[in-house]
Amino acid sequence: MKLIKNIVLVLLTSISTLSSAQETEFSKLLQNIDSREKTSLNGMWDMIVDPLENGYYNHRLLPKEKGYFSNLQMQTPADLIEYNFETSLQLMVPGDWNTQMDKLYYYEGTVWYKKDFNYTANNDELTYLYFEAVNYEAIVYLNGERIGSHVGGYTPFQFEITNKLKKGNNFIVVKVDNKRKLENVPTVNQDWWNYGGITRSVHLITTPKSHITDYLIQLPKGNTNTIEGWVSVKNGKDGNVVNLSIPELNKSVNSVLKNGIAKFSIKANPTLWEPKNPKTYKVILKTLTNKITDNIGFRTITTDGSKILLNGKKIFLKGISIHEEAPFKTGRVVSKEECKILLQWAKELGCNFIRLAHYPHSEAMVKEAEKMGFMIWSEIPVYWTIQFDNKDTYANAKNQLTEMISRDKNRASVILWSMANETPEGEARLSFIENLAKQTRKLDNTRLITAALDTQGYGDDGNLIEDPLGKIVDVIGINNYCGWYAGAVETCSKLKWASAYNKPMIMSEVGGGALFGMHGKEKERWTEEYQAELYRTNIEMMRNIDFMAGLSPWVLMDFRSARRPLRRIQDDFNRKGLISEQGMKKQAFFVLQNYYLKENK
Ligand code: GCB
Repeated sequence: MKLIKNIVLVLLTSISTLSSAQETEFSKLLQNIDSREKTSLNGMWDMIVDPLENGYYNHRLLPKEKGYFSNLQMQTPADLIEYNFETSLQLMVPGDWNTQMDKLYYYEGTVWYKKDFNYTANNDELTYLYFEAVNYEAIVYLNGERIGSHVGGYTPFQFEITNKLKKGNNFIVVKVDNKRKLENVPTVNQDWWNYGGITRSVHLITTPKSHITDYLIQLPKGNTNTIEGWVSVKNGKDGNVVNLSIPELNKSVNSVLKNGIAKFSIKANPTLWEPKNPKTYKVILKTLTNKITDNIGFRTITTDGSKILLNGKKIFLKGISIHEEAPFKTGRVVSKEECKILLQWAKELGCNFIRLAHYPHSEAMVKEAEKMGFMIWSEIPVYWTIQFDNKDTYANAKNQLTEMISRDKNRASVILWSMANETPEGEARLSFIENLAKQTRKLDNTRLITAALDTQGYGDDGNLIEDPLGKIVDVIGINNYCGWYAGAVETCSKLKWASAYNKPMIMSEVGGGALFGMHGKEKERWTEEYQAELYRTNIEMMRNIDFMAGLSPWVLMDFRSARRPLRRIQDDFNRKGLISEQGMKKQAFFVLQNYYLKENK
């Protein structure tokens, strides 16, 4: 038989930088659902609002055997059933409930969702029910039977439901609860809207019985001529061949499964991904029964003293922070189109970097950003004062972190994993975040770790960065609001910074509020002039910080927050956006744009 050029069978016993335990630490989520056979369960879902959790508990507060999840129907006119999904109101999925119904605007609690669907599984396939995100806690039932639950509002989860499906008509019920709790991540106070609901898409995903579940394909740390990785296969046998090909690089390599994993190491010199040329390669993974295609970019991200190096070269991160708030209509972002609008604004501003605050944004956001050439800071909602001494809180944070990294680990755009935002100094907090950082490094030693520190107060001599968290992270994030929460606007340009660490610093937040269309003197709060002047003096300050490696001012667009009640100005919006929720650019937008586009950093 003719030997096919470039196809080599490699039996790899050890791979340099991938720890052997690494792949088992991930969340077991199906990687890259865009490349899978899917049936969408999006659309209108029936719903029942249940503030007393009456559909779950009886009058003794014990779980009911036949709660709303049973979806009971009256059989005779004499039957007593005090709910009926069939005649209920409906909500759009994906979507938050707060902006879909006036009376749910401030609602926090349980809403039951129900969806009927007609589906008959194929005998030699597996079916997964996959939720891209539900805020906050979801208990999921299929045909009246509980199939599992999930905690955490911004990461995906799945259940394999093959044997629980009926031929033809099936129904799913989800109990969604977004009640804030002290022990949760985030905790009870947060400066963004607690949008409840099935906020991202829901899919049925069909795979062959033996299929690729997960994979990691990338350059090892600091090395640009080897593409390394692993592919995990469910129901595969030791010795089964897995093929990885990158046609544009003329590579096609086989490896064999051992304990469900095939490992790869390929010598190659790909064109490296970077903001000016966000090159990705089509990567095809094949087993005998399954084929997955992805577009993967290759790049390295490292530090050298206070510099951040992309592909070995110093890069200054010209960024902006973004909340996942939908432009023009507000509410949670639900579509790729909405992501693109936000990203287009960041492009117009002159950014090469975005901070996706304060929780993992949708996979669509990360993928679109990658195509457009943005480097990304991605974070979990370890925000303010969560319960650092609570083991369950830690387990929850760790799980959200693991799900975030599992989902986005193949994205070249993600350069920074952020562990926390503005957490108060203390021992419990330090070990909490240190443990998260350890977990992150175990999962992914190729990216940088950061956290946004709270540095609001400063002395006469300026600000010294000495938070012990600085030891743990690779890059220090600083949130500072000179001219807004502390210090007069005109003093900011003179504010001095020093750091106890020889590490890069990103000014991860800086900014102030303005109501679009409100004008006045530079000293009048809430005017566009005030905000613009604040940006001018803060930019002046930042120019003088030699260990600064970038910035992501707060924030691209006004976003809803229940902490912002000032009538006629805030009206439940944090007004620190450079753009209003209606898409109107404030003066400060152009100040920052001028800095990014005209200054050759
Ligand atoms: C911060 C927080 C951010 C808030 C912002 C503000 O420091 O990290 O979540 O929205 O300040 O506007 O006060």
